[in-house]
Amino acid sequence: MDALKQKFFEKSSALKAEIKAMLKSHGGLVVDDVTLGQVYGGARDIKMMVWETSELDAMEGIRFRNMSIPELKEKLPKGADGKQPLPEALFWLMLVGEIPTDAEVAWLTAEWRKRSDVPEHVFRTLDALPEHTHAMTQFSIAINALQTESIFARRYDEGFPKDEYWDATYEDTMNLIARLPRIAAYIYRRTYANHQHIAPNPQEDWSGNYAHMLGFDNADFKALMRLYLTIHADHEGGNASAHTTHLVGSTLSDPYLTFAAGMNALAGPLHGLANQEVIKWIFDMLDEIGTTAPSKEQIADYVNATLAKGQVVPGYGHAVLRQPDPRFIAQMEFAKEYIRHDDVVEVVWKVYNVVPGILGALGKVKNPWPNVDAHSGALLVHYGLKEYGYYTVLFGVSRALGVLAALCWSRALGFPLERPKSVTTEWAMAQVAKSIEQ
Ligand code: CMX
Repeated sequence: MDALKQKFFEKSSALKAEIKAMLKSHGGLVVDDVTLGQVYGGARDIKMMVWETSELDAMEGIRFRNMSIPELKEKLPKGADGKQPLPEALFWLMLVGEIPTDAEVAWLTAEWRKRSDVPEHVFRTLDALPEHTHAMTQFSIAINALQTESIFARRYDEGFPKDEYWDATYEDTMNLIARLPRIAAYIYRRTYANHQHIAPNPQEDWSGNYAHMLGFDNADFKALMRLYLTIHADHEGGNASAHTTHLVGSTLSDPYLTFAAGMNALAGPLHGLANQEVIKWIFDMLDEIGTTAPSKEQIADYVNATLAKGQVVPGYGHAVLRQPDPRFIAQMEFAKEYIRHDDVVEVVWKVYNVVPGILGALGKVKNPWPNVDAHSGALLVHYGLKEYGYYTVLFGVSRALGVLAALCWSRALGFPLERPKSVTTEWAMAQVAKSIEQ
Protein backbone atom coordinates (compact mmCIF):
# COMPACT_ATOMS: atom_id res chain seq x y z
CA MET A 1 0.00 0.00 0.00
CA ASP A 2 1.43 3.46 -0.89
CA ALA A 3 2.20 5.90 1.93
CA LEU A 4 -0.69 8.28 1.13
CA LYS A 5 -3.20 5.44 1.01
CA GLN A 6 -1.84 4.03 4.29
CA LYS A 7 -2.13 7.45 5.97
CA PHE A 8 -5.66 7.87 4.63
CA PHE A 9 -6.65 4.41 5.87
CA GLU A 10 -5.30 5.08 9.37
CA LYS A 11 -6.88 8.54 9.67
CA SER A 12 -10.25 7.53 8.26
CA SER A 13 -10.45 4.37 10.41
CA ALA A 14 -9.72 6.43 13.53
CA LEU A 15 -12.32 9.08 12.63
CA LYS A 16 -14.90 6.43 11.76
CA ALA A 17 -14.57 4.99 15.27
CA GLU A 18 -14.85 8.47 16.83
CA ILE A 19 -17.97 9.30 14.80
CA LYS A 20 -19.56 6.00 15.81
CA ALA A 21 -18.96 6.74 19.48
CA MET A 22 -20.19 10.35 19.11
CA LEU A 23 -23.41 9.31 17.38
CA LYS A 24 -24.02 6.55 19.91
CA SER A 25 -24.12 9.02 22.78
CA HIS A 26 -25.17 12.27 21.03
CA GLY A 27 -26.94 11.24 17.81
CA GLY A 28 -30.15 12.93 18.98
CA LEU A 29 -28.56 16.36 19.45
CA VAL A 30 -30.52 19.03 17.55
CA VAL A 31 -28.09 21.09 15.44
CA ASP A 32 -30.41 23.10 13.18
CA ASP A 33 -33.91 24.48 12.68
CA VAL A 34 -35.46 24.72 9.23
CA THR A 35 -37.86 27.44 8.09
CA LEU A 36 -40.41 27.29 5.31
CA GLY A 37 -38.34 29.99 3.56
CA GLN A 38 -35.37 27.61 3.49
CA VAL A 39 -37.48 24.72 2.22
CA TYR A 40 -38.59 26.83 -0.76
CA GLY A 41 -35.34 28.80 -0.98
CA GLY A 42 -32.88 26.21 -2.21
CA ALA A 43 -32.09 24.73 1.24
CA ARG A 44 -29.71 27.62 2.06
CA ASP A 45 -27.69 27.10 5.25
CA ILE A 46 -29.42 23.86 6.30
CA LYS A 47 -26.81 21.61 7.91
CA MET A 48 -27.45 18.23 6.31
CA MET A 49 -24.20 16.63 5.22
CA VAL A 50 -20.63 16.07 6.33
CA TRP A 51 -17.73 17.23 4.15
CA GLU A 52 -14.29 16.83 5.67
CA THR A 53 -12.05 18.49 3.08
CA SER A 54 -13.03 22.17 3.37
CA GLU A 55 -15.41 24.57 5.06
CA LEU A 56 -16.89 27.88 3.89
CA ASP A 57 -17.35 30.90 6.13
CA ALA A 58 -19.65 33.61 4.77
CA MET A 59 -17.28 36.44 5.73
CA GLU A 60 -13.87 34.81 5.53
CA GLY A 61 -14.36 32.54 2.52
CA ILE A 62 -13.05 29.06 2.00
CA ARG A 63 -10.75 27.17 4.36
CA PHE A 64 -9.20 23.93 3.20
CA ARG A 65 -8.57 21.78 6.27
CA ASN A 66 -8.77 25.02 8.20
CA MET A 67 -6.26 26.84 5.99
CA SER A 68 -7.21 30.04 4.13
CA ILE A 69 -5.99 30.73 0.59
CA PRO A 70 -3.20 33.10 1.78
CA GLU A 71 -2.08 30.35 4.19
CA LEU A 72 -2.09 27.76 1.40
CA LYS A 73 0.01 30.10 -0.72
CA GLU A 74 2.48 30.46 2.08
CA LYS A 75 2.67 26.92 3.42
CA LEU A 76 2.07 24.42 0.59
CA PRO A 77 5.02 23.16 -1.46
CA LYS A 78 5.38 25.28 -4.58
CA GLY A 79 5.77 24.82 -8.32
CA ALA A 80 8.69 25.70 -10.58
CA ASP A 81 8.66 29.49 -10.06
CA GLY A 82 8.69 29.03 -6.29
CA LYS A 83 5.60 31.20 -5.80
CA GLN A 84 2.38 29.33 -6.56
CA PRO A 85 1.21 26.28 -4.58
CA LEU A 86 1.04 22.87 -6.22
CA PRO A 87 -2.50 21.44 -6.53
CA GLU A 88 -0.97 18.04 -5.76
CA ALA A 89 -0.09 19.42 -2.32
CA LEU A 90 -3.65 20.65 -1.78
CA PHE A 91 -5.03 17.22 -2.70
CA TRP A 92 -2.71 15.65 -0.11
CA LEU A 93 -3.81 18.19 2.48
CA MET A 94 -7.50 17.60 1.75
CA LEU A 95 -7.15 13.82 1.79
CA VAL A 96 -5.15 13.37 4.98
CA GLY A 97 -5.22 16.78 6.71
CA GLU A 98 -1.44 17.29 6.62
CA ILE A 99 0.80 19.58 4.62
CA PRO A 100 2.98 17.26 2.53
CA THR A 101 6.75 17.50 2.38
CA ASP A 102 8.45 18.32 -0.93
CA ALA A 103 9.34 14.62 -1.28
CA GLU A 104 5.73 13.54 -0.70
CA VAL A 105 4.48 15.98 -3.35
CA ALA A 106 7.16 14.82 -5.79
CA TRP A 107 5.96 11.26 -5.19
CA LEU A 108 2.35 12.27 -5.90
CA THR A 109 3.29 14.10 -9.11
CA ALA A 110 5.19 11.00 -10.27
CA GLU A 111 2.34 8.70 -9.22
CA TRP A 112 -0.24 10.67 -11.21
CA ARG A 113 2.14 10.68 -14.19
CA LYS A 114 2.35 6.86 -13.94
CA ARG A 115 -1.43 6.56 -13.85
CA SER A 116 -2.16 9.10 -16.60
CA ASP A 117 -2.60 6.89 -19.69
CA VAL A 118 -6.02 7.37 -21.28
CA PRO A 119 -7.42 4.44 -23.25
CA GLU A 120 -7.85 5.05 -26.96
CA HIS A 121 -11.63 4.56 -26.94
CA VAL A 122 -12.05 7.76 -24.89
CA PHE A 123 -10.39 9.80 -27.64
CA ARG A 124 -12.43 7.98 -30.30
CA THR A 125 -15.61 8.79 -28.34
CA LEU A 126 -14.66 12.46 -28.32
CA ASP A 127 -13.76 12.34 -32.02
CA ALA A 128 -17.28 11.11 -32.78
CA LEU A 129 -18.78 14.33 -31.41
CA PRO A 130 -19.33 17.42 -33.57
CA GLU A 131 -16.63 20.00 -32.86
CA HIS A 132 -19.22 22.56 -31.81
CA THR A 133 -20.28 20.30 -28.89
CA HIS A 134 -19.82 22.42 -25.78
CA ALA A 135 -16.51 21.66 -24.05
CA MET A 136 -18.30 20.73 -20.80
CA THR A 137 -20.52 18.27 -22.66
CA GLN A 138 -17.39 16.73 -24.17
CA PHE A 139 -15.75 16.62 -20.74
CA SER A 140 -18.73 14.88 -19.18
CA ILE A 141 -18.99 12.36 -22.03
CA ALA A 142 -15.25 11.61 -21.88
CA ILE A 143 -15.40 10.95 -18.12
CA ASN A 144 -18.35 8.62 -18.65
CA ALA A 145 -16.45 6.87 -21.46
CA LEU A 146 -13.49 6.40 -19.11
CA GLN A 147 -15.76 4.58 -16.67
CA THR A 148 -14.74 1.31 -18.37
CA GLU A 149 -11.61 1.62 -16.23
CA SER A 150 -13.40 1.83 -12.88
CA ILE A 151 -11.89 -0.50 -10.31
CA PHE A 152 -14.80 0.19 -7.96
CA ALA A 153 -17.37 -0.89 -10.60
CA ARG A 154 -15.41 -4.05 -11.45
CA ARG A 155 -14.90 -5.07 -7.84
CA TYR A 156 -18.53 -4.34 -6.95
CA ASP A 157 -19.59 -6.52 -9.85
CA GLU A 158 -17.35 -9.32 -8.55
CA GLY A 159 -18.87 -8.83 -5.11
CA PHE A 160 -16.59 -7.11 -2.60
CA PRO A 161 -17.11 -6.24 1.06
CA LYS A 162 -18.22 -2.80 2.31
CA ASP A 163 -15.06 -2.20 4.27
CA GLU A 164 -13.03 -2.26 1.05
CA TYR A 165 -15.11 0.38 -0.76
CA TRP A 166 -12.71 3.12 0.32
CA ASP A 167 -9.77 1.24 -1.22
CA ALA A 168 -11.29 0.96 -4.72
CA THR A 169 -12.55 4.57 -4.44
CA TYR A 170 -9.02 5.75 -3.63
CA GLU A 171 -7.62 3.87 -6.65
CA ASP A 172 -10.27 5.26 -9.02
CA THR A 173 -9.75 8.77 -7.58
CA MET A 174 -6.00 8.65 -8.18
CA ASN A 175 -6.42 7.25 -11.71
CA LEU A 176 -9.16 9.68 -12.68
CA ILE A 177 -7.34 12.78 -11.43
CA ALA A 178 -4.18 11.60 -13.16
CA ARG A 179 -6.00 11.25 -16.48
CA LEU A 180 -8.09 14.44 -16.46
CA PRO A 181 -5.47 16.87 -17.83
CA ARG A 182 -4.90 14.63 -20.88
CA ILE A 183 -8.63 14.41 -21.60
CA ALA A 184 -9.21 18.11 -20.95
CA ALA A 185 -6.30 19.15 -23.18
CA TYR A 186 -7.52 16.79 -25.92
CA ILE A 187 -10.91 18.52 -25.86
CA TYR A 188 -9.26 21.94 -26.19
CA ARG A 189 -6.97 20.94 -29.06
CA ARG A 190 -9.68 19.10 -31.03
CA THR A 191 -12.11 21.98 -30.62
CA TYR A 192 -9.87 25.01 -30.99
CA ALA A 193 -6.51 23.86 -32.43
CA ASN A 194 -7.49 21.89 -35.49
CA HIS A 195 -6.93 18.50 -33.79
CA GLN A 196 -3.20 19.23 -33.41
CA HIS A 197 -2.60 17.32 -30.19
CA ILE A 198 0.46 17.72 -27.98
CA ALA A 199 2.12 14.79 -26.21
CA PRO A 200 2.49 15.00 -22.41
CA ASN A 201 5.80 16.21 -20.97
CA PRO A 202 6.93 13.81 -18.23
CA GLN A 203 9.22 16.48 -16.74
CA GLU A 204 6.28 18.66 -15.72
CA ASP A 205 4.10 18.70 -12.62
CA TRP A 206 0.34 18.02 -12.98
CA SER A 207 -0.56 21.66 -13.79
CA GLY A 208 2.54 22.37 -15.88
CA ASN A 209 1.86 19.32 -18.02
CA TYR A 210 -1.78 20.35 -18.48
CA ALA A 211 -0.69 23.83 -19.60
CA HIS A 212 1.87 22.23 -21.93
CA MET A 213 -0.72 19.90 -23.52
CA LEU A 214 -3.10 22.83 -23.96
CA GLY A 215 -0.30 24.48 -25.98
CA PHE A 216 0.77 27.13 -23.45
CA ASP A 217 4.40 26.69 -22.41
CA ASN A 218 4.82 30.17 -20.94
CA ALA A 219 6.21 29.87 -17.38
CA ASP A 220 3.80 32.51 -16.02
CA PHE A 221 0.81 30.71 -17.52
CA LYS A 222 1.97 27.54 -15.78
CA ALA A 223 2.19 29.51 -12.52
CA LEU A 224 -1.36 30.75 -13.13
CA MET A 225 -2.51 27.17 -13.71
CA ARG A 226 -1.01 26.06 -10.37
CA LEU A 227 -2.90 28.83 -8.58
CA TYR A 228 -6.08 28.33 -10.61
CA LEU A 229 -6.19 24.55 -10.11
CA THR A 230 -5.58 25.06 -6.39
CA ILE A 231 -8.18 27.73 -5.62
CA HIS A 232 -11.04 26.13 -7.59
CA ALA A 233 -10.61 22.70 -6.00
CA ASP A 234 -13.21 22.73 -3.22
CA HIS A 235 -15.84 25.00 -1.65
CA GLU A 236 -17.29 22.78 1.08
CA GLY A 237 -20.03 20.26 0.29
CA GLY A 238 -23.17 22.28 -0.34
CA ASN A 239 -22.28 23.86 -3.70
CA ALA A 240 -24.01 22.26 -6.66
CA SER A 241 -21.06 20.31 -8.15
CA ALA A 242 -19.90 19.02 -4.76
CA HIS A 243 -23.37 18.20 -3.55
CA THR A 244 -24.21 16.41 -6.80
CA THR A 245 -21.05 14.37 -6.46
CA HIS A 246 -21.99 13.60 -2.86
CA LEU A 247 -25.56 12.60 -3.75
CA VAL A 248 -24.67 10.44 -6.74
CA GLY A 249 -21.72 8.93 -4.86
CA SER A 250 -24.03 7.96 -2.02
CA THR A 251 -25.79 5.51 -4.36
CA LEU A 252 -22.42 3.71 -4.76
CA SER A 253 -22.14 4.84 -8.36
CA ASP A 254 -18.46 4.47 -9.13
CA PRO A 255 -16.19 7.55 -8.95
CA TYR A 256 -16.24 8.08 -12.74
CA LEU A 257 -20.06 8.23 -13.02
CA THR A 258 -20.19 10.19 -9.79
CA PHE A 259 -17.69 12.81 -10.90
CA ALA A 260 -19.33 13.14 -14.35
CA ALA A 261 -22.61 13.97 -12.57
CA GLY A 262 -20.83 16.67 -10.55
CA MET A 263 -19.46 18.12 -13.79
CA ASN A 264 -22.96 18.35 -15.27
CA ALA A 265 -23.89 20.50 -12.26
CA LEU A 266 -20.77 22.62 -12.69
CA ALA A 267 -21.84 23.30 -16.29
CA GLY A 268 -24.81 25.44 -15.16
CA PRO A 269 -24.53 29.25 -15.65
CA LEU A 270 -25.38 30.01 -12.01
CA HIS A 271 -22.43 27.81 -10.98
CA GLY A 272 -19.17 27.05 -12.85
CA LEU A 273 -20.31 28.14 -16.31
CA ALA A 274 -20.41 31.68 -14.90
CA ASN A 275 -16.68 31.89 -15.71
CA GLN A 276 -17.46 31.82 -19.45
CA GLU A 277 -20.49 34.08 -18.99
CA VAL A 278 -18.37 36.76 -17.30
CA ILE A 279 -15.89 37.15 -20.12
CA LYS A 280 -18.63 36.92 -22.75
CA TRP A 281 -20.51 39.68 -20.88
CA ILE A 282 -17.33 41.82 -20.77
CA PHE A 283 -16.58 41.33 -24.48
CA ASP A 284 -20.20 42.10 -25.39
CA MET A 285 -20.01 45.26 -23.28
CA LEU A 286 -16.76 46.42 -24.91
CA ASP A 287 -18.22 45.70 -28.36
CA GLU A 288 -21.39 47.61 -27.62
CA ILE A 289 -19.63 50.60 -26.09
CA GLY A 290 -16.93 50.49 -28.77
CA THR A 291 -13.88 50.85 -26.52
CA THR A 292 -11.41 48.69 -24.59
CA ALA A 293 -11.28 51.29 -21.80
CA PRO A 294 -14.88 52.02 -20.75
CA SER A 295 -15.56 54.68 -18.12
CA LYS A 296 -17.26 53.83 -14.82
CA GLU A 297 -20.40 55.56 -16.09
CA GLN A 298 -20.44 53.45 -19.26
CA ILE A 299 -20.01 50.28 -17.20
CA ALA A 300 -22.79 51.35 -14.83
CA ASP A 301 -25.11 51.92 -17.81
CA TYR A 302 -24.30 48.47 -19.18
CA VAL A 303 -24.88 46.82 -15.77
CA ASN A 304 -28.24 48.57 -15.47
CA ALA A 305 -29.16 47.48 -19.00
CA THR A 306 -28.29 43.87 -18.09
CA LEU A 307 -30.53 44.05 -15.04
CA ALA A 308 -33.31 45.73 -17.02
CA LYS A 309 -33.29 42.74 -19.40
CA GLY A 310 -34.02 40.52 -16.40
CA GLN A 311 -30.55 38.95 -16.44
CA VAL A 312 -28.02 38.47 -13.66
CA VAL A 313 -24.62 40.15 -13.67
CA PRO A 314 -22.34 37.10 -14.03
CA GLY A 315 -19.49 36.73 -11.55
CA TYR A 316 -21.33 38.62 -8.79
CA GLY A 317 -23.33 37.26 -5.88
CA HIS A 318 -23.08 34.05 -3.93
CA ALA A 319 -25.36 31.69 -2.07
CA VAL A 320 -23.10 31.67 1.02
CA LEU A 321 -20.38 34.35 0.77
CA ARG A 322 -21.13 37.87 2.03
CA GLN A 323 -17.75 39.46 1.19
CA PRO A 324 -15.53 39.62 -1.92
CA ASP A 325 -14.48 36.03 -2.62
CA PRO A 326 -10.87 35.41 -1.47
CA ARG A 327 -10.46 33.42 -4.70
CA PHE A 328 -11.24 36.64 -6.60
CA ILE A 329 -8.71 38.51 -4.46
CA ALA A 330 -6.04 35.81 -5.02
CA GLN A 331 -6.46 36.20 -8.78
CA MET A 332 -6.36 39.99 -8.52
CA GLU A 333 -3.09 39.71 -6.58
CA PHE A 334 -1.72 37.34 -9.21
CA ALA A 335 -2.53 39.89 -11.92
CA LYS A 336 -0.84 42.69 -9.95
CA GLU A 337 2.29 40.60 -9.51
CA TYR A 338 2.58 38.89 -12.91
CA ILE A 339 0.72 41.16 -15.34
CA ARG A 340 1.61 44.81 -15.15
CA HIS A 341 -1.01 46.13 -17.54
CA ASP A 342 -3.80 44.47 -19.45
CA ASP A 343 -6.92 46.14 -20.82
CA VAL A 344 -9.31 43.31 -19.96
CA VAL A 345 -7.88 42.92 -16.44
CA GLU A 346 -8.35 46.68 -15.95
CA VAL A 347 -11.98 46.33 -17.05
CA VAL A 348 -12.51 43.53 -14.48
CA TRP A 349 -11.18 45.84 -11.77
CA LYS A 350 -13.37 48.75 -12.91
CA VAL A 351 -16.41 46.45 -12.96
CA TYR A 352 -15.48 45.51 -9.37
CA ASN A 353 -15.66 49.21 -8.46
CA VAL A 354 -19.07 49.67 -10.07
CA VAL A 355 -21.19 46.52 -9.69
CA PRO A 356 -21.39 46.09 -5.87
CA GLY A 357 -22.92 49.57 -5.46
CA ILE A 358 -25.58 48.88 -8.10
CA LEU A 359 -26.46 45.39 -6.87
CA GLY A 360 -26.43 46.58 -3.25
CA ALA A 361 -28.89 49.35 -4.09
CA LEU A 362 -31.40 46.82 -5.48
CA GLY A 363 -32.02 45.82 -1.89
CA LYS A 364 -32.62 42.15 -2.66
CA VAL A 365 -29.16 40.82 -3.60
CA LYS A 366 -27.67 39.27 -0.46
CA ASN A 367 -24.09 39.45 -1.69
CA PRO A 368 -23.20 42.21 -4.16
CA TRP A 369 -19.51 41.19 -4.23
CA PRO A 370 -17.51 39.35 -6.92
CA ASN A 371 -17.11 35.58 -6.78
CA VAL A 372 -14.30 33.41 -8.16
CA ASP A 373 -15.64 33.58 -11.72
CA ALA A 374 -15.46 37.38 -11.98
CA HIS A 375 -11.71 37.36 -12.53
CA SER A 376 -10.52 34.09 -14.02
CA GLY A 377 -11.38 34.76 -17.67
CA ALA A 378 -9.37 37.98 -17.90
CA LEU A 379 -6.22 36.16 -16.76
CA LEU A 380 -6.72 33.39 -19.31
CA VAL A 381 -7.35 35.91 -22.10
CA HIS A 382 -4.14 37.70 -21.14
CA TYR A 383 -2.10 34.57 -21.80
CA GLY A 384 -3.94 33.84 -25.06
CA LEU A 385 -6.51 31.28 -23.90
CA LYS A 386 -9.40 33.24 -25.34
CA GLU A 387 -11.90 30.46 -26.14
CA TYR A 388 -14.23 31.07 -23.23
CA GLY A 389 -16.47 28.11 -24.10
CA TYR A 390 -13.62 26.04 -22.62
CA TYR A 391 -13.22 27.83 -19.28
CA THR A 392 -15.50 25.66 -17.17
CA VAL A 393 -13.42 22.58 -18.07
CA LEU A 394 -10.44 24.18 -16.27
CA PHE A 395 -12.70 24.69 -13.25
CA GLY A 396 -13.81 21.05 -13.53
CA VAL A 397 -10.28 19.62 -13.64
CA SER A 398 -9.56 21.50 -10.42
CA ARG A 399 -12.88 20.59 -8.76
CA ALA A 400 -11.98 16.90 -9.16
CA LEU A 401 -9.37 17.30 -6.41
CA GLY A 402 -11.86 18.34 -3.75
CA VAL A 403 -14.94 16.32 -4.64
CA LEU A 404 -13.02 13.09 -5.19
CA ALA A 405 -10.99 13.51 -1.98
CA ALA A 406 -14.34 14.04 -0.24
CA LEU A 407 -15.79 10.96 -1.96
CA CYS A 408 -12.91 8.88 -0.55
CA TRP A 409 -13.91 10.14 2.90
CA SER A 410 -17.60 9.41 2.37
CA ARG A 411 -16.79 5.82 1.36
CA ALA A 412 -14.27 5.34 4.17
CA LEU A 413 -16.68 6.65 6.78
CA GLY A 414 -19.45 4.49 5.36
CA PHE A 415 -21.94 7.30 4.77
CA PRO A 416 -25.38 6.04 3.75
CA LEU A 417 -27.55 6.76 0.73
CA GLU A 418 -28.60 10.43 0.81
CA ARG A 419 -32.36 10.77 0.89
CA PRO A 420 -33.79 14.03 2.33
CA LYS A 421 -37.52 14.60 2.67
CA SER A 422 -39.57 16.58 0.17
CA VAL A 423 -42.98 18.13 0.85
CA THR A 424 -45.87 19.43 -1.24
CA THR A 425 -47.24 22.98 -1.17
CA GLU A 426 -50.48 21.50 0.16
CA TRP A 427 -48.49 20.22 3.16
CA ALA A 428 -46.73 23.57 3.55
CA MET A 429 -50.04 25.46 3.51
CA ALA A 430 -51.47 23.09 6.10
CA GLN A 431 -48.49 23.86 8.38
CA VAL A 432 -49.09 27.58 7.93
CA ALA A 433 -52.81 27.17 8.75
CA LYS A 434 -51.93 25.16 11.89
CA SER A 435 -49.44 27.80 13.04
CA ILE A 436 -52.08 30.56 12.61
CA GLU A 437 -54.64 28.58 14.63
CA GLN A 438 -52.26 28.11 17.57
N1 CMX B 1 -27.10 39.92 -10.66
C1 CMX B 1 -28.41 40.24 -10.59
N2 CMX B 1 -29.25 39.78 -9.66
C2 CMX B 1 -28.72 38.98 -8.73
C3 CMX B 1 -27.36 38.62 -8.69
C4 CMX B 1 -26.54 39.12 -9.73
N3 CMX B 1 -25.24 38.79 -9.83
N4 CMX B 1 -27.13 37.80 -7.64
C5 CMX B 1 -28.33 37.64 -7.02
N5 CMX B 1 -29.27 38.34 -7.68
C6 CMX B 1 -30.70 38.37 -7.40
C7 CMX B 1 -31.28 36.95 -7.51
O1 CMX B 1 -31.47 36.61 -8.88
C8 CMX B 1 -32.54 37.08 -6.69
O2 CMX B 1 -33.49 37.79 -7.46
P1 CMX B 1 -35.06 37.40 -7.40
O3 CMX B 1 -35.45 37.51 -5.97
O4 CMX B 1 -35.70 38.41 -8.29
O5 CMX B 1 -35.16 35.98 -7.91
C9 CMX B 1 -32.09 37.99 -5.56
O6 CMX B 1 -30.95 38.73 -6.05
C10 CMX B 1 -31.72 37.27 -4.29
O7 CMX B 1 -30.69 36.33 -4.60
P2 CMX B 1 -29.56 35.96 -3.52
O8 CMX B 1 -30.27 35.32 -2.36
O9 CMX B 1 -28.69 37.12 -3.26
O10 CMX B 1 -28.68 34.91 -4.32
P3 CMX B 1 -28.89 33.34 -4.47
O11 CMX B 1 -28.29 32.66 -3.29
O12 CMX B 1 -30.32 33.02 -4.79
O13 CMX B 1 -28.05 33.04 -5.79
C11 CMX B 1 -26.19 33.12 -7.24
C12 CMX B 1 -26.65 32.99 -5.79
C13 CMX B 1 -24.68 32.88 -7.31
C14 CMX B 1 -26.91 32.05 -8.09
C15 CMX B 1 -26.55 34.54 -7.76
O14 CMX B 1 -25.87 35.48 -6.98
C16 CMX B 1 -26.24 34.73 -9.23
O15 CMX B 1 -27.09 34.40 -10.07
N6 CMX B 1 -25.02 35.27 -9.59
C17 CMX B 1 -24.62 35.40 -10.96
C18 CMX B 1 -24.14 34.06 -11.51
C19 CMX B 1 -22.79 33.68 -10.93
O16 CMX B 1 -21.85 34.45 -10.90
N7 CMX B 1 -22.67 32.42 -10.49
C20 CMX B 1 -21.38 31.87 -10.01
C21 CMX B 1 -21.35 31.59 -8.50
C22 CMX B 1 -20.01 31.00 -8.10
C23 CMX B 1 -19.84 29.62 -8.66
O17 CMX B 1 -20.62 28.72 -8.25
O18 CMX B 1 -18.97 29.40 -9.49
